[in-house]
Amino acid sequence: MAHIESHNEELLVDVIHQHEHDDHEHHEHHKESFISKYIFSQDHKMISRQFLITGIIWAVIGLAFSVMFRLQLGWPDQSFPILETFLGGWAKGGKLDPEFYYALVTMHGTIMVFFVLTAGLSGTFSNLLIPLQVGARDMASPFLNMLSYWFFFLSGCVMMYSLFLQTGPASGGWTVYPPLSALPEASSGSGLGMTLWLVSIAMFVVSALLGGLNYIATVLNMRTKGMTMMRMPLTMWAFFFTAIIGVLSFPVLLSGAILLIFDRSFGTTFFLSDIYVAGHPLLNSAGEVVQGGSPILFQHLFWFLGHPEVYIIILPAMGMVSEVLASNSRKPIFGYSAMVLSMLTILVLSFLVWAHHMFMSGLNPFIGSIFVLFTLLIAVPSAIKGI
Ligand SMILES: [Cu+2]
Repeated sequence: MAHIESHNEELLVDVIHQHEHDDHEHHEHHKESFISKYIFSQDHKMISRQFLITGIIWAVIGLAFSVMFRLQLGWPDQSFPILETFLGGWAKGGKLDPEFYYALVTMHGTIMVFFVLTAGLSGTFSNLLIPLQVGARDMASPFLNMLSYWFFFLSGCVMMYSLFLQTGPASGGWTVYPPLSALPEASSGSGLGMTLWLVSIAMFVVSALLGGLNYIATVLNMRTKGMTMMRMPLTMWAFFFTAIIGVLSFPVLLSGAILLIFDRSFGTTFFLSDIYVAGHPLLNSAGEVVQGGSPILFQHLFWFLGHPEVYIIILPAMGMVSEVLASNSRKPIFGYSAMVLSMLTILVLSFLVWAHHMFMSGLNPFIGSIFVLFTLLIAVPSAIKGI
């Protein structure tokens, strides 16, 4: 054990030296302009700060929304003039309009899950720590890394714009289930606000994929001399697995979002069959009963991302906690390979539990029981990580 530890220390010293060397070289050779240094930066540390600052801004907005709708929820009969100050026509007389209540809940969920917990946390920590901890000069592709931030930024701009629409932003919940999201006339938040939500999330997925591919390539190819995979800090394993989960699950959400855009704007019916409005089957513009596809299909596509998303959020935190605890108590990591193995198990199982979000959708009870089994099983590696 002593041998391994001393070797790791040498490794760390090497890594630090290499970085000092890089920084030194950097200053000597070229001076960067303000724009290339702070705005369109390709430096992983600066991009990490960009993700952090943008994430914090979104966190404040998401928090403000939750305060607003919880005020109304907590004291339903009271009126809050401050709500009218901020929201104008959406809270006449200081009481939230029911439609806008849903819109606030939807935006709160969307912002927190995607912009804060995914981009804000993973974007910030992966960008900052991956090159530092594997001893690489920067990411495998600093350019794609920059693009990843700017796609995130653009997706935020589109979502922000939807907040200022007269009909309000999307209001179908952060899961945007059809038919509420597929029929533009269903409610005011199903109109342009919903279209912008889908466009924004499509761009967000592009950002997540560019980032994730880059993290995977960096961990696999850019480790410093002597750092085998099994010598990597646990945080690196956590970020590596998180990136793999993201790259495998986000495209499925993208396909769901694009099919939904088709349903809304181009007359397709991927998610619109079997829908009855006030007892009558839904008709298309030609007056025929809408057939083909199923609203449940969207739930499958959504939760195939939605559940692994839980692990995209928790795995990096678990990796960092392991390491922070170990280094601050001056002890080597307890059960390193068990930790890596349980993270790998979580990765695999996280793709086999999505239907536990859909038990009330008329799912076949036998299929349901299989998802119950996998959901119980994933508690085992999660518990190992917890210990
Ligand atoms: Cu789940």
